[in-house]
Amino acid sequence: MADKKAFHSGFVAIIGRPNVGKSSIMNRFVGEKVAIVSNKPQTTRNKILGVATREDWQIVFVDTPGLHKPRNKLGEFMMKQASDAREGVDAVLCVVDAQHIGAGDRAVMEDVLKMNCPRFLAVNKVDLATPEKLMPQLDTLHDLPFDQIVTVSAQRGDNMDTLLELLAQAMPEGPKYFPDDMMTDQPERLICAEIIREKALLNLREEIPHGIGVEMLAITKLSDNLTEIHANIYCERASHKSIIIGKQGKMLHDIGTAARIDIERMMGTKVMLKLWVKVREDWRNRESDLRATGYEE
Ligand SMILES: Nc1nc2c(ncn2[C@@H]2O[C@H](COP(=O)(O)OP(=O)(O)OP(=O)(O)O)[C@@H](O)[C@H]2O)c(=O)[nH]1
Ligand SMILES: [Mg+2]
Repeated sequence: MADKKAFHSGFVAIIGRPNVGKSSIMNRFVGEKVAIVSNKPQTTRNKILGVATREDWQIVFVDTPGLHKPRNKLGEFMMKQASDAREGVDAVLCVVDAQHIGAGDRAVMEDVLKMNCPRFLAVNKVDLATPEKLMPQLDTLHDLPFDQIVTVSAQRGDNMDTLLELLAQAMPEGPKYFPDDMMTDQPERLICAEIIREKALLNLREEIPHGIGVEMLAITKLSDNLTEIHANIYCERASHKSIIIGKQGKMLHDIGTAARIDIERMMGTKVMLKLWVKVREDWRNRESDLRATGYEE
C-alpha cells in the first residue's frame, strides 16, 4: 500500500492597516463569511479564526484588527489582539490596499518583516487600481524581502486561489487542528453580536459606528425553529441614540431586519430579534462595559 501523503497545517496571521480588506480575504479563503466586513475602518475588534481545510492541508487564519494608534481602552484591547495574533504562527500575511500604500503601511510591512516565519504580502483591491497607478506602487515593493508578493482582489477573486496555494505550501507537517466542517472558533453569541454590529456599521455614518458596541442579553431557543434574541446596542451620546433609532424607529428597524435575516441563515431557524439602544458615555474606556460587549481576554 502506498504511503499516505503527510498532512500539512498551520496558523497564518493576517496583519495590516484598517480597511485594507483583511477580513474580506479571510472570508474568501474560508468560503464563508466568518468575519464581518464594512467600509468603515476599525471594523474588526477581536482576533477571529477562520479555517480552510483541504484533503492534505489545513490553514487556520487569524484575522486581526487593523493597526492604528489606540485612543481608548477598546483601541488598546484591539492592538493587543493584533500583536498577540503574531505569536507562534507558521506564516504571516501582510495586506495593503493597491489604491494607496502609505507611510502607515510601510511601517506595518517593516514590522512584519521582522517576524521569523514565511512572510507574504497581498496587494489587495487590484480591481480598483488602474495599471498606471498600480505599477509604480509595485515597483517600490519589489525590494522588500517578502517570500511572495501577490496582487489580489478579495472581492472579485483574482489570484486568491494562487495565494491560498502558496500559503498551503508554506505550512509545515502538522495535525488537523479543527474538524472539516468547522469554519471559525467564534461562539454563536459572538457571531450574532457581530452581525448586529455589521448592520449598524453599514447603516450609520461619521463617528457613530466607532462608538457602537453590542451586548447580547439572551438567546433563547423557543422551539426547533424559533429563536428569540435580545441585545443592547451601546452608543456614546443621546444624539447618537436618536440617530440609531431614527425617525419613527426606521433606522433601528432596518438594522434589526438586516441582522435578523443573516442570523436566521446562520442558525437555520426563524428569529425574533429585539434590540434596545443604550447611551453609555465613554463605554470604550470602561472595563465592565468592555466585558459586556465581549472585549476581554
Ligand atoms: N473593490 C474591492 N473592495 C474590497 C476588496 N477587499 C475588500 N474590499 C472592501 O474594503 C472594505 C474593507 O474591507 P474589510 O475586509 O472590512 O477590511 P479590514 O482590513 O478587515 O478592515 P478592519 O477590520 O477595519 O481592519 C469593505 O468595504 C470591503 O468590501 C477588494 O478586493 N476590492
Ligand atoms: Mg476586518
